[in-house]
Parts: sequence; structure tokens; C-alpha cells
Amino acid sequence: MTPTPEIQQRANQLREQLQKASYAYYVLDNPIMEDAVYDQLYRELQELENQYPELISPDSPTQRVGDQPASQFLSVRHNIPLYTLENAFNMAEFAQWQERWRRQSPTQKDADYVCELKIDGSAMALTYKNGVLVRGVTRGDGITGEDVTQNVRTIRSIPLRLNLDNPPPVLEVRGEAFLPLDTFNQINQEREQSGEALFANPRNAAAGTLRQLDPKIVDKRRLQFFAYTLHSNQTPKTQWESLESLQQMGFLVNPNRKLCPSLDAVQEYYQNWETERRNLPYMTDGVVVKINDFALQEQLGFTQKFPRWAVALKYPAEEAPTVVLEISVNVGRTGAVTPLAMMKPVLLAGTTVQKATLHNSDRITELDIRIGDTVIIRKAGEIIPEVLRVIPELRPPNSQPYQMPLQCPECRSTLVRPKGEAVTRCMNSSCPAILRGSVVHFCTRDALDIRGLGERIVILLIDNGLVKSIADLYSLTVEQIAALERMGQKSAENLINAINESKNQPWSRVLYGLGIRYVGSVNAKILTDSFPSVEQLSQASVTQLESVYGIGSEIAQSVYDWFRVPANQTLIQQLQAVGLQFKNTTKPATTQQTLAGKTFVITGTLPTLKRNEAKELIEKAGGKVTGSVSAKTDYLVAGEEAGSKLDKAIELGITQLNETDLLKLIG
Ligand code: 1X8
Repeated sequence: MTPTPEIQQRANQLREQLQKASYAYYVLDNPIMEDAVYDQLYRELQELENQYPELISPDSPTQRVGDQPASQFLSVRHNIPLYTLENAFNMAEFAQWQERWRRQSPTQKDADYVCELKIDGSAMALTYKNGVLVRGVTRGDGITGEDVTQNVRTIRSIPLRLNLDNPPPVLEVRGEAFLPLDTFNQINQEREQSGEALFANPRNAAAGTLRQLDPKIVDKRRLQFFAYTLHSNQTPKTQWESLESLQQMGFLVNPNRKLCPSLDAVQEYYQNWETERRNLPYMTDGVVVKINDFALQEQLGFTQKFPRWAVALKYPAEEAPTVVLEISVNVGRTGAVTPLAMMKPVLLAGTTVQKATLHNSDRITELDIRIGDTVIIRKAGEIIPEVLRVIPELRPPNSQPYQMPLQCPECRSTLVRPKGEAVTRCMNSSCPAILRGSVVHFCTRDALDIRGLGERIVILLIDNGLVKSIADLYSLTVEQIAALERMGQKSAENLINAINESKNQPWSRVLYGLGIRYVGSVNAKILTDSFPSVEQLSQASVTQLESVYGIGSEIAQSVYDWFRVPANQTLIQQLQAVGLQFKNTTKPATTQQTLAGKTFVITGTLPTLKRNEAKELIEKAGGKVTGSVSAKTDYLVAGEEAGSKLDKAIELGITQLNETDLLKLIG
């Protein structure tokens, strides 16, 4: 049935009213409609769209939250790279930065600066075609990021359609997606209650949320977005005007910006916000100072890493005093024992902190941290808070130096500290803490990827005696799981399905899942390429293992030792018996010449592969690696801090790959 013109008109009207109300609420922070009225109009629109699906347009308020979870995110190349900013940690360093650009500018020695708050979030690039949001990509390594458009659409402060009469064919907006502090604290409280790992800070929480596959979960998290960069052929002539245009177009632009005509004005802004920022409902870690005039920006250009016309003027990491209530130890899956200080809760950098890592027993001795001590803790960026120092004047009388426990807190076996190592370990391979950690690791994303088997369920399975070894996962039944606390029939069925599906995971993931020390997912891939079956790997000598490119002597010894432990041999037999993959099903990459005839250049630091390892992989697959970029280059493999080779490749229009792209290309 086609909608009548009246119905079409009503739908348009509803859309417009809802859009206005949402803008007033989320961007202007000044609601113009009661929630109940909004809900009613929303439902009316939804019903019309259900009845006449051709009425649905991608910028309709009903289309913010998709109902299909993504299976993965595509890695896409940015139209314009996202640079990081150079840091200055005080005004003296800022003055040096100013001197540098002045020397480099042939004409101008003076400039207005725009000061903006530096938001602790996740940078995003949004593309609008003819005024409609078509793509949202994470920063990634600055060259390529992940296409998270579905998730970006759920952010209410991002317009789905720009408020522009004549939108240009393409326009790009950059800004920071972030979680307000109250939402962040609420999410962490929920995670603590369900036994999930806590987010260290709002930035990690925002980045983690953007990488959620299910847009419904993203929607619940209520991310927000401050826009700060506009790229368009109609771009204004200054940063200040850009910010005003962004605001005009319907974006949320941080109101705490200032045009500063001198270094002194910048200093005043910086000092004022050092204390004022504590009253903001979101986290900031500095001030971004940009040269206002775009013509001067263009003249100054970029260094290999940074724009010369902007700088991040950072605030020092925040510190706070608190009291150590207790020192406890945590036993990880490798048996490593990590001491933790449990402290009187204290507000630090916008989050409530009550645990700090003490690293190891040497560190405790060095600082002489005792129960009851008043300590200064620090939180720098993403790092979990750490104890910086003790205030000896506030030490209670009769306190005793802390002694690491001699026995494992979980299994009571004697702890060992190998000579020359800082780490204390539980050596009992059947320690429940080690079992718990091993099972959780086995199920993680890069290992067997068993969805739904997180720490909480693993603890339940172990506590109920259902799992005494990794192999026991494969004899669980729906009835057993459905009987666990907070588990229903449906989720039990899903879990059993996920466990069964994991039997198809390739040998490299199985090897990684076994949790052999030093065998991360990249080493597991290298090893399984050279040893296509578990028989070959388990019989290899240390010398044979070491001769594999990329495998050092520590890894080789660790793999060799692991296969010599009878309990590990039993585990392999059990997992083979239930049908897990212990050999490669496809031919190893060495014989698949997927890159034959292609020429590569590698530049910058890759996240896991060393440059010669990447070279080896390319050559094994038949590709050629050269040192400099030319018209003959087919691909540039670019990592962090890629320099002039990247500029050259952009100039020549050469396809750029990140490490993940490269591995995908090799197959
Ligand atoms: C990063 C950030 C910028 C701004 C605010 N917060 C950030 N985290 C801003 O310009 N207002 S700019 C930036 C970057 O260019 N890497």
C-alpha cells in the first residue's frame, strides 16, 4: 500500500518535531518537550513507518538504533589521516613550541590561538554525503580505522542530517566520542556486580563501547560527541569560525573555548581550567591550542608525526592521598601472584578508586607500604592507579612491614620466587585460580572465542564442580548450565552451541588458547605455520623450535617444557578426543603464493609484528619487499609513527595497509 500525500506529510512533520526535540535535549541541553509527548509522537511515526516501509528514510529518528548486530567491523582507510598532537606539559614547553613555529613561518610571527578543552574520549571521523551521515570511523592508527557507523548513529548529539540548506557532496567532521563521568561510573558499578573486568577510565570505556558489535548495547551506554574539526570545500577561514559552523550544522561543540591573542591569554585559560575542569561532568586531560588562521596553518604544515599548528597542553597526572585498608594478592592464570592494595575509596581524575596495583614484592619492599599507611596514589592516562609513595608521618604506631604470603591464598601450596625474577608464583597446576584463569583465557576472543563464557560463568562452573579442566567444557549439558544461578534455558542452549562451534576453530587459535607462556596469538600463528600438527610441534626439539623465524630461545624453551608435562599431554588427548582442531586444514602460507608479483614497502611500528617478521611473511607468500616508495609499489604497510614514506604513498595514491589488513591479504 502506498502512503497518501497526507500520510507522507504527517510522517515528515513528526520527523521534524522529533528531530527538533532531540536536538534541544541532547545538544542544547534545554528540553522543549515532555518525555511522554516525545514518546507518543515517536510511536506514531514508528507505526506509520511499519505500515508504509517506503516512508522510512535513513535520517529518521526511528533509525538510530539498528537491530542487526554486526559480525565484525571493517577496517577502512581515512580520507585524510588523523594526526596525533604534540604534547607540552607546562607553559615553558608551550613557549618552546611557539618559538618553533615562529621560526618556521616565513611571514607571520604572531597569531591568535583557539584554546579548547582536550576531551578524554575516542577520536572519530564522520562523513556526510549531501548532508546525510553515511560513515563513522574510529581513529585506529590514524591511517585506517574501523567502520562503526551503526554505533555512531546511536549517539544523539550527532545529527543524522546536517542543518544546512545547500549541503556539499562530501563533508567530514571530526571530534571526540566520550562517556560522561556519571554514565562511566554507573557502567563500572554494573560490571563489578556481574564480575566483569572494570574499565580503567572513560576513554577505554568509550573505545570499548564503540567496538561493541550490538548497537542496542551501544545505545544503552549513551555516548556523547563533541565536534572540533570540519573538512569541507566550504570550510571557513579560521578554526573559530569552523567551530561556529559545526554548531550551526547541529553538532554539540564544547562551549568552553576561547580565542586567545597571546601566550599570556593561553596561560590564563590553561591555569583556570586546571581546577575548573574538576567540575565538568566529563573527563579532560589538557587543553588543545590551535593557530586560528587556516592560511597560516597551511603554511606551517605537518612534521612527520604532528601538525605544526596545534599542540596539546597537558595537565599533570592527578594524585590523591588515601589509606591502605588491606593488601591482598591475586593469582593469575600463569600462577603469577600480584599484590593489590585495597584502599579507602577516593575520587581521582573523576573516578572512584579503591584498588591499586603494587606490582610485586620488590616494589612493596622498596616503598615499605604497610597496612594502615596513608599513601599517595596516581592515575596517569589509562594506567590502573599505582601507589607512588607512603607518607611516613601518618603511619600508625605498631605497624609491621608487609610480608608476601608464603602460601597460595587459593590452594595453600608453597609459593615460589625463581632466582633473578621479580614475580612470585604458585606452581600448583591444579590451583583453582590457575584453572579459572586458564579457562577464561581459553574462551577469549582471540582464542576459542566462546561467546558468553566470561569470568562469572567460569567461576560458577568451577565452584559447582562441573569444570575441573578445560576439557570438561566439552562435556557440559544444557541441563547443567540451565541450573546455574541467573541462567535460563535459552542462554544455556546458546552457550552449549557456542562451545560446540568452537570445535571448528583453527589449530593456531587452539594453540593460543592453551595459554603456553610467551605464546601469544601471533607466535601461535607462526608456530602452527611451521608445525602444521600438534604431533610435529610436541616432538620438536628446542633447536628446531628456535630455528623458526620469529621464535626466540625463551619461547622455544617454554613450548618445549610445556609439552613435557604429563597433565598437558593428557589435556591434548582429551581435546583431540572431543574433536578440536590440532592440525592445519589448509596448506600453510608458505605454499600459497597469495602475494605473487606484488611489491611492498613497510614503514612505522606495527602493533605486534616486527618489521623483519612482516617482511618474512610477505616473502613467504611470494611478495617482494623494497625500501622506498615508488610508482612500482603496490602496497604500503604502515604502522604507528609512519613518516615520509607514508606522505609519499599518499601522494602517489598507493594502497595502505595496517597489520590486520596485511594478515588478511596473506590469508
Ligand atoms: C584530540 C582532541 C582534540 C580536541 C579535544 N579533545 C581531544 N581529545 C579539540 O581539538 N578540541 S584535537 C585532537 C587531535 O587532533 N588529535
